Amino acid sequence: MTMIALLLACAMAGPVATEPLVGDDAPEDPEVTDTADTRDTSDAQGRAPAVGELVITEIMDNPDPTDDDLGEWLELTNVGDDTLDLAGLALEDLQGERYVLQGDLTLAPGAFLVLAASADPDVNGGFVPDGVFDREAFHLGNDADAVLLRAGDVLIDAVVYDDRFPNESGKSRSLDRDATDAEDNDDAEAWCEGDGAYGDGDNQGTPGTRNDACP
Ligand SMILES: [Ca+2]
Ligand SMILES: [Ca+2]
Ligand SMILES: [Ca+2]
Ligand SMILES: [Ca+2]
Repeated sequence: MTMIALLLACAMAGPVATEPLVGDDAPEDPEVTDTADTRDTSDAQGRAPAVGELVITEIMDNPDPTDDDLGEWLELTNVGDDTLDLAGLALEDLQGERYVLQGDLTLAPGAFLVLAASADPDVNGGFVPDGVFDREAFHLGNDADAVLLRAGDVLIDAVVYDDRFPNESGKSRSLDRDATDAEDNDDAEAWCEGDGAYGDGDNQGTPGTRNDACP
């Protein structure tokens, strides 16, 4: 009788003693992790670009033999210190063309962004751009045209090109690597022909990588 009474007492005491301790230690952790996650997400989204923080560094207005309506592209460089959010950025020219970038596009400091008439490497000259523009709304004239980057009412950068700029079919207009600046790129003499095949090898330029020094 005495042994049975002891065993019963032990079996009942075990669970009653341990459960409350586990419950008391738990509550504080979830609040700490929630706060950290929220901060990380907002940093990754970036902010809107300010004047001169995005620079137009390369323009393929006249691909050849790739069709213009499939093979045109342009390259932007983030020359600022912060990740930039390009949602809502508009591409414009001086003849009323305007295309607003679609979807989520962010650009880290020092990184390049290529926007192309087609995202399909089978038809655009064999490369994968970061985004596209609708050529019905915006296209790159082969002799003279302009590229304006506008965030709301703010003009971030512009390049107005004509026959003073390098202009050979099948080669990009490439800004000298030491002139990557929103004012320096206004000068035709800061540009040269893209040199070096990309994609399927039919056209020359450096979409998405740093430009060469001009001769
Ligand atoms: Ca063109
Ligand atoms: Ca145009
Ligand atoms: Ca400029
Ligand atoms: Ca380039």
